[in-house]
Amino acid sequence: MSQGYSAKDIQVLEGLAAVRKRPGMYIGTTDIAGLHHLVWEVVDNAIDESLAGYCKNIIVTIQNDGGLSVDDDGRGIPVDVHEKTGKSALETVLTILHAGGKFGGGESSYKVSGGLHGVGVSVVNALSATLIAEVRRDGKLYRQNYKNGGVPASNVEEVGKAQGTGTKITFYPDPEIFPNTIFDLITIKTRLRQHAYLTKGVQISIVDERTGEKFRFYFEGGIKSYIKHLNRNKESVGSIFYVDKNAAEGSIEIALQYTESFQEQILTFANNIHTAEGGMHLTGFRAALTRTVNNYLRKNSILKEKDTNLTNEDVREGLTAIVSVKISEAQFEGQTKSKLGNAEMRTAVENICNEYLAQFFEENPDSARAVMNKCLLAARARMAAKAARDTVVRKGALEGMTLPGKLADCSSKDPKNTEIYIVEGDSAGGSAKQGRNREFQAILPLKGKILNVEQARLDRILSNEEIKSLIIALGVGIGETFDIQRLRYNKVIIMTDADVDGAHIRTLLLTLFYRYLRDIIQEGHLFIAQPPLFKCSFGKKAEYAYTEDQLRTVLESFGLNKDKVSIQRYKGLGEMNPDQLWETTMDPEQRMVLKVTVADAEKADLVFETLMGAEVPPRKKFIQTHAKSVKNLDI
Ligand code: 0RA
Repeated sequence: MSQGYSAKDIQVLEGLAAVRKRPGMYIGTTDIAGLHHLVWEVVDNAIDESLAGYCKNIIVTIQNDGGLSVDDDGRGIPVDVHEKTGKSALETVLTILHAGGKFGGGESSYKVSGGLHGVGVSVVNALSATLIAEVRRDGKLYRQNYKNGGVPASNVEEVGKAQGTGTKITFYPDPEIFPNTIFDLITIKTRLRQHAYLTKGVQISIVDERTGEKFRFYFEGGIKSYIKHLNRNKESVGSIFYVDKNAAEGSIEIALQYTESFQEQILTFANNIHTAEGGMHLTGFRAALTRTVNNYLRKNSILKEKDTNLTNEDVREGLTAIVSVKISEAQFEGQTKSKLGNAEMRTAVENICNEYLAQFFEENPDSARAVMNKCLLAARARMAAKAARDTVVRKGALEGMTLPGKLADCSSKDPKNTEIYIVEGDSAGGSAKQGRNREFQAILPLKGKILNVEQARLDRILSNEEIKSLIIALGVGIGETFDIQRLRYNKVIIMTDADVDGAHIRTLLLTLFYRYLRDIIQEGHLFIAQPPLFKCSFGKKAEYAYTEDQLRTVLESFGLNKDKVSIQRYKGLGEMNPDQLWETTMDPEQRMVLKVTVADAEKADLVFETLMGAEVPPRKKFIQTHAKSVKNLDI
């Protein structure tokens, strides 16, 4: 240090020592996540320089020797010594907590700070065994080294010539603080790719010297490219809307495109930080989207005066959108500090989106038409679902209706000890009817094929005759007239085949119960039957196995090799004769049934959404991978 040891220097060291004493306060943890926080902190500084419009290239190098460097071609952190502090801006930034870009005062093009924690690069210095800062400015290369957690090992020295301008920070995390100092390429790649999308025009390169791998991220279209990436496996509806504006409140960038899927994916960011909890920018965006779609529909007389407006939900189906704002004083709120609190961003985003999205629809009538049709379809589905619910719910619609003809009811009328089996398919239904104990067991066969409509929506399911039969048989009604007291059976048991269709129908039924008859689950009345997968016979001995593991155990217990034993694999319930079905699956003394919990059904409900998605390949894959796990209800 040039001016000797001053009180200020002691203060500085105390600041950095505090970071070393409680690293968690500054970077959250000292595990692998904390280690990468150091990287983000340094990268964020370079990104800030990009956001300010001065930096086009950032090169991140994971070095062979345990260090990591971030090299940018920004203006270069100033190195001249400040008269009052006796220190260069460089040393200030690297040794004073929260100094960041706030030094220099006055006109500051260094407004937007990307760092979520905003703790500054001095924290990285404090937690590094060694840090080397290099600056290229005025044709010269300057360097300053630090050791042992931010102690300057030299003054800022001019060490050579340089072309262009820029800053390179190389740091070696202190192994005394970080139990693991190994950087993870995937983590770094993922984060930097996102930065590249969010910072239009910046090129971020990654070099992993440990393996020789190199990557380069550059997205000319910014978040427009991000939308393209997110929708790469989806069928798009209309082209991409994109706007990038500087408002008084900050810069606002929005991109969106609809897809044929039913899912909505909206990602929001503030200063390149993912605002997972949403916030003001998201609220403004949603309001504008709904309003703009409705305006368009009315202006073009697609919605008539008597029609009601589309809802937020209607305009969300199949939407992929990114809202990215950059502001000088971001306020992060919420549980995980990932909710943007700046109230002015609501109207700012709303206004920009209103204006430019309306313009987009005017200028791209084909896209507008496709989007409008998509939203109208969603609205129609919503109204149909409601109408279907209302029909079923309408007072008397179910009441007084005679029990469905296909229900083989039990003779006992005491709901405390009766059971109803909901069985897939007429043939299994036949076996179950013959095999049951008719005193207390009722059987309701449901036609699998009818239920197994591809992409069945719940509105259609509710108006389905089979489902209506089920609801009438249960006796509880649905919707407003639902009354658990009127449940006609103590146990409601779903019995489906152990195959893909069976899994699908079970999911659908669980979803129905979860959404409309939840009390039946909550009060512990819903069960899933467990038919065996195998029957093993040897002479007069016969045993059933419910899993592959059990099959092995059974075979071992016979003490024989396989070819003397006959193994019958049940593919469907219909393959069992009535006696077998009774013995294995229905006899309360011997059977196994799984009680469904609300959590199980909730899972099924989520699965149901996946199953109903427009994308066929993922659906197929999902069913294939999950169909096997009948035993543990892990659908
Ligand atoms: C403020 C002022 C100036 C440069 C920077 C910040 C700056 C900071 C970092 C951190 C990493 N890379 C950076 N690049 C630049 C200089 C302003 C001027 O030259 O007039």
